[in-house]
Amino acid sequence: MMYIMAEAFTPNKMGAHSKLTVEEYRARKVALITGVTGQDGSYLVEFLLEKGYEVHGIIRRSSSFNTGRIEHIYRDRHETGVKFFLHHGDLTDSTCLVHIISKVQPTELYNLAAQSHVKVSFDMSEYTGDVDALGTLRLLDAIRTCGLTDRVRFYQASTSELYGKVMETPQKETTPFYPRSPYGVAKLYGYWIVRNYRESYHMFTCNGILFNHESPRRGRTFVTRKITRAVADIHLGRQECLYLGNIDAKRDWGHARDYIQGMWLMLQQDEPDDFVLATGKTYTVRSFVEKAFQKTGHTIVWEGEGVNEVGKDAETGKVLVRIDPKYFRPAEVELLLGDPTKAKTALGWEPTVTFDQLVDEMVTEDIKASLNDSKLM
Ligand code: NDP
Ligand code: GDR
Repeated sequence: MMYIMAEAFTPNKMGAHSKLTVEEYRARKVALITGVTGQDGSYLVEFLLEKGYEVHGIIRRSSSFNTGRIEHIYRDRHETGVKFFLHHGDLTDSTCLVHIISKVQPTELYNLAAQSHVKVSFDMSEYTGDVDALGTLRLLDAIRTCGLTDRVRFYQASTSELYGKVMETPQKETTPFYPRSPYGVAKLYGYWIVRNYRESYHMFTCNGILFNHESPRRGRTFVTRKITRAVADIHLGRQECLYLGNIDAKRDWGHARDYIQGMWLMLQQDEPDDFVLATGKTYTVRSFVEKAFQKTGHTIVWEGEGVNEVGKDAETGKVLVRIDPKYFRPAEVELLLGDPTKAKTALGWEPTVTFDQLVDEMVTEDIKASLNDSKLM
């Protein structure tokens, strides 16, 4: 495990690029990413470096390693040709956000940082509001404080959780919002403050309303990765049974690698706008479980009802899945199904990874990870 040290603050370089025209400033291609250590952040760094950007990321101070997803990209800044830099910061701390933005002078800012777990948001509602709602405001105001409103393009990680209770399907940009969790409500503030700053200060700000997207780098407490890691561990004899909550919830699951391309495309348009990114297909958690176990040769049959329902191996009768009410949420989002037509038409964006391919890749990678007993993520 390598220890990654963030850049120390150097004297404030506010205005270092103030003599450049907007075109000259933007031609520099400098991206700043909050949430760089997360699933999406790690894919976005790879993508932007490939496109020739200088990339800066904000990481939180942590007593344990939180850089597992970006270690393979990071190089010591003393080496030649390094284009990826890290800065310590936090969305709850305006001062550091102003310092970092003034120092980096980004042309594009991707706000991916969040307390992103819906269930946890019920336990940490105030903190979730502070980071996900006010953190977005702090970033936008930091751009204004640095005098960069006409120079920085801003991407906001909005979410299908804004739709919450089903008002219309498939859900699109015009579907009314009805969030069902402190996370969803905090993100609703984020969504509207992004639009408000676009209208009030003519900032180039975009909301990507992204439906669930997964990958082998997904955090292990989200349901897809929890399932694929358990399937791998059960396959290798390291775990007996998988415990889940509401297995009848439906989600529109895509691959994170596809979705970060959509984020970038939003910031390359002539005008700022808001876009849904989704696959247009929905599956239950139950089907995800069945599909994942199939990959290791188990057919799941379901028996019983409610919290007593179990998923058994059809051949051996062994119980592989049980329900634990601990994982139910005080209010649930039952059905998400997105309509990505606007993104397809205006951005030329389309998802490329099918549900089957996604499950396949995640199970395959988790078998490898389980064999290595990787504790990185
Ligand atoms: P992750 O949970 O994997 O990553 C979240 C990132 O935010 C991590 O880098 C985390 O740092 C960082 N972070 C958390 N709190 C703070 C804070 N107070 N200050 C600074 N950084 C912080 O999320 P994803 O990559 O999956 O998602 C990216 C964004 O997209 C999030 O905003 C999420 O809400 C949103 N979203 C995600 C979807 C999905 O399906 N993945 C769908 C729609 C929206 P650390 O590593 O230290 O914890
Ligand atoms: P979600 O993702 O809440 O949609 O938010 P998650 O994977 O946590 O839950 C999806 C569905 O699965 C049900 N579920 C379980 N969920 C978890 N985490 N653990 C379980 O054991 C379990 N059992 C059943 C849930 O009730 C839910 O219905 C994700 C996050 O990435 C957000 O940040 C993002 O905004 C949305 O996707 C779009």
